[in-house]
Amino acid sequence: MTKKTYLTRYLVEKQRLNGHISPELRLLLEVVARACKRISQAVNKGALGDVMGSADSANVQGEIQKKLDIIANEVLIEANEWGGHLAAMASEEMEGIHVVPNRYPQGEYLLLFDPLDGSSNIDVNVSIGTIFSVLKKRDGAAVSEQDFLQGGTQQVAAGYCVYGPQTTLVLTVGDGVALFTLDREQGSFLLTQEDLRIPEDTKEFAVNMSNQRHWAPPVTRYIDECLQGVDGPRGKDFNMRWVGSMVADVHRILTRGGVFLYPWDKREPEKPGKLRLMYEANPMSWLIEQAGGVATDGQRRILDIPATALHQRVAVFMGSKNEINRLISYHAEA
Ligand code: AHM
Ligand code: MG
Repeated sequence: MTKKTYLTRYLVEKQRLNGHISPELRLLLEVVARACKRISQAVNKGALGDVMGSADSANVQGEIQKKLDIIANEVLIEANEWGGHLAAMASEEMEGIHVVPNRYPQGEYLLLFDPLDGSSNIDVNVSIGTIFSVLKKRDGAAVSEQDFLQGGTQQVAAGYCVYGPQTTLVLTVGDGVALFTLDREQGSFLLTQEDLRIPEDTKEFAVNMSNQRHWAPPVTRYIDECLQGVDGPRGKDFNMRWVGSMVADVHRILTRGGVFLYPWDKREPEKPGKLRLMYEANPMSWLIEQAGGVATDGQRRILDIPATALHQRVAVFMGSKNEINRLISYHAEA
């Protein structure tokens, strides 16, 4: 009989065999996975639960919150605050940080998340997800927002869960990328793929083409050349896919290659991009790099961008190595 590896065993082995993770980090990741299972259940209920549509509130980015944005945020906080492994949490849905209340022990880790990524897809029954990143608190004084402002290379774990035809958890602790599929009968995540690798070349790109006229010249040039197909400078036909949930678009790229672009847009020149560095771009960039891909804002490796604010935005280009390097060279030539 082939051995089945559930997430718990995978993490215990990571802790025991190569000391790659601490017992507290193992517990933290198990709790995040458990919260994702609960979010998955809420997502699956759809109209049968009170989870569809908008709430009467906006988040710190001024976006109208969906009911599921709020539910997912609460599930992650409630699951994580009492275990003793965390000092504080930060989320797309909260302006400031959530410090673990002092009725619970405080741990040394910091958890950041986008509780429900791709919110616009909830009501139309298209894949959405949760993205998370784990940092370690700096030693010393009481935890503050400043503790969260660490670069992406400081992450100790990162991952996402996609709520799609399957519920899939994708995780890195810095030694490759592992993929787990939720076994609904067992209620556990089963390891279904290890050491994911992104092909270096691709013929597929993901970008919101309706924004094309607002992009900077290097991005316009790259996409124009892809669109010219076999008769153009690239000499091959490209395919386009755009789910509109970063989790789903990046998941496709981790699975079969491709590039994901969310560029700067001249309508909002002061914003570097739409996506958020700390809980969207950084965790996804680490996963992409761990799978052999490249993640950049055009000029800088995303993981090297200094963190200056919790809800900092960034332009994002990530995926197959040779394509993203081409895009970097177009930025350098511009
Ligand atoms: P969200 O975190 O509020 O859901 O917003 C982020 C999402 C990404 O998942 C996705 O790539 C992008 O916004 C979609 O943007 P667009 O509306 O341009 O398709
Ligand atoms: Mg998001």
